[in-house]
Amino acid sequence: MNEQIRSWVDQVAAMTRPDRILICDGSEAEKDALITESLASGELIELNQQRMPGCYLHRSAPHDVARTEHLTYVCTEVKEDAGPNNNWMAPDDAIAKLTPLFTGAMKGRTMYVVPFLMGPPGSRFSKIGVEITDSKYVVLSMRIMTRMGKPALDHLGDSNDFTRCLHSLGDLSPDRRFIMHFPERNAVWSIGSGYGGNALLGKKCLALRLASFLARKDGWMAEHMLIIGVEDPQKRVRYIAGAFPSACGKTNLAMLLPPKALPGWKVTTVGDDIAWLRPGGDGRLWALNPEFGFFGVVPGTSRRTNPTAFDMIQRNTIFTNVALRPDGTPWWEGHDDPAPAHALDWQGRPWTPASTEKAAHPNSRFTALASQCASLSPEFENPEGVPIDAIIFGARRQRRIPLVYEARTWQHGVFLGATLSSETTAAATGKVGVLRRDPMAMWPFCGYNMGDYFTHWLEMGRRAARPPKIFRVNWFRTGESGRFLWPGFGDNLRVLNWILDRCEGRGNAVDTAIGAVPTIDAIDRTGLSVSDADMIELLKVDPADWVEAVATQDELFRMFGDRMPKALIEEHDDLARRINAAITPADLVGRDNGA
Ligand code: O2Y
Ligand code: MN
Repeated sequence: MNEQIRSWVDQVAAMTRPDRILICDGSEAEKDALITESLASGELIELNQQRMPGCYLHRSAPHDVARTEHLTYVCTEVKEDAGPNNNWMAPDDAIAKLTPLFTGAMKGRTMYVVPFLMGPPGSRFSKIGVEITDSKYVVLSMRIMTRMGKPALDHLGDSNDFTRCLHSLGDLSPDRRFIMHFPERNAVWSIGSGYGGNALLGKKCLALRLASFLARKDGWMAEHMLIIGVEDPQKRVRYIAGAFPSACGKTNLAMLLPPKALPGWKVTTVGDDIAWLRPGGDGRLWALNPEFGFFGVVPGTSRRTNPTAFDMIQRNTIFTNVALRPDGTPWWEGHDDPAPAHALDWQGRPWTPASTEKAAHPNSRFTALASQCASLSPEFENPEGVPIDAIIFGARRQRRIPLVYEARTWQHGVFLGATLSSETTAAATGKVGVLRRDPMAMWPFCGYNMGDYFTHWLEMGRRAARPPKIFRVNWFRTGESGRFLWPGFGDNLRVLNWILDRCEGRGNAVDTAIGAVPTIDAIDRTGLSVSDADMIELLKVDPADWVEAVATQDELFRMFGDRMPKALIEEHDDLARRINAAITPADLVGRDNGA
């Protein structure tokens, strides 16, 4: 055992006082023992093993069902380094606040020591973490989401270069819940939650918040992005990275099945949530997925919406907070099967279709190995990652934002990312359906001042001689009656194909105030019943409708004071000028410009 890990484990044990310490090796035998113990303690419920072998249900505490951003802190020595995008506490104050909560927290419990590797084994870009936790569910989930145990220890050798991730369930009370990040000390302390990103510390805490901080220092990028390969009928594969705010369909897009009307096309999955990008010697940006599994939203996942994910979760999957049918199989809203006459809801209470509450929690999740994903890219384990042709920024917007448009330059693309905003969903606590600014989909995950983060993005574009082209997409635009104008799902490939055409100097577009928008026939609609009128609506850029958007972008940028890069302020001013030039007085008569 690595001496540095051993001495840290001793320190933590002296504080948390567990009854037992288990150093996890990630083996099958260890997994089986943890499952047996979890079934006995009720932390897991066995699902129907004939129908769904290796599948289990976990019910989290009812008040512990989503990431809790108001309890998540970035603890830098200087407050401004965390920025207005993060809650901040001085590192020593945070340690002083959490030490009493961790003291004796593991009495009567086992302390698990979980070494894990983020990124492919043997990759010079991979990072090591060690999570100490008192939750068996966390260990079993980390075994799916990361390369856990031996590959991590082999990669680490006797080095001290690992992230110290300390986690305890505590008493699961939101009043004593904190997720504290210490970027300058390469550490995370999390207590009071056993749920997802609050507790599986390799994911949002290490691979995004701490990694983004490290990435700025070391000249790379840690982004909230999916990575896909798009293979054309000639078998040429090009790669797209896409940033979308939480629960905007990244997993579905990452596993896209092409429509029948586009024979010979194929999408392969490199990642569905996190991308680490670096400039390669060829001047391009190369991306890898540091994760080993998928922690996807369950409601809405079906053979119709995402057959690849649906098949993937029929075995060796941990379900969290879904409903349980009498035959021992899980069910959720949006499942292909109709609602069962009787079930237990996500809290284990009797449920019938007449119940007023949902059977599955809207943020219920599956945790499944990437290796079970039929569309997994053959490059998934490539230690160098894949070269990115295009970056897309997407969000959930019913109005104003066209189906797709292209940035004029890298700098303009950074502006498109910086001004991303989305209608909220259930992935984090808070109101659903309100418009929230989410630059680069990183607002909850950027581990430092976002003004500096924008500067870093601009710098990365300068460093890469052949940076990807940048696009904005919006599959969620609605018509007058609230009907989605674009079918979404597999047909999104049609939009991706226009994007890839544009990357090669093809694909028709018109220049508008906001960027280059496809001409009405530029996106292939073969076999698709989207009318010309809907297409016009989908691609419409209404300058009058953009006036207020431009004003609110200004509010966001002002938050960052002198940390805000001038280049993006210039982009903003340029947009304002272009919008004003495009507007006619008649456009503004009797308009409601609500955001
Ligand atoms: O991590 C959680 O607790 C739920 S939210 C989530 C889960 C998987 C991937 N992304 C997210 C997110 O909020 O972006
Ligand atoms: Mn995410």
